[in-house]
Amino acid sequence: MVILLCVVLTIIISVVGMMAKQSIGEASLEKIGKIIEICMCTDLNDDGVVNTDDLLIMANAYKSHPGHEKWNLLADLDGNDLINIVDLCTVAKDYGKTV
Ligand SMILES: [Ca+2]
Ligand SMILES: [Ca+2]
Repeated sequence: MVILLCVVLTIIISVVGMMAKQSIGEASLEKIGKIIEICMCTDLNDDGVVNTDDLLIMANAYKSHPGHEKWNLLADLDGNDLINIVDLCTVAKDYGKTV
C-alpha cells in the first residue's frame, strides 16, 4: 500500500514537474520531490526529519506482520507485509534528511 502510494506520488510529481518547469526552476522541483518523498515514506512520525525516532518506530515493529501486536503499517515501506531489514535500511538511507 505504501509502495503504491509512493509510486502514485512519483507519477504525480513527474507530471506536475513537466507542467511546472516553465514557471519554477529545476532546483525547486527537485526539492519539492524530496520533501514529498521524505514526508510519505521514511519520516515515520511526520516530524520533518528522519532520525532515531523513526528508527525506533521501525525497531518497535521489526519482524512484525499484519495481525501481529507490534504491526505498524507505516513501517512496511516496501509493502511486503513484513517489517524487515529492507524497511530498516530504507529509513537508514534517509537518516538525517529534513523537510
Ligand atoms: Ca521523523
Ligand atoms: Ca516490508
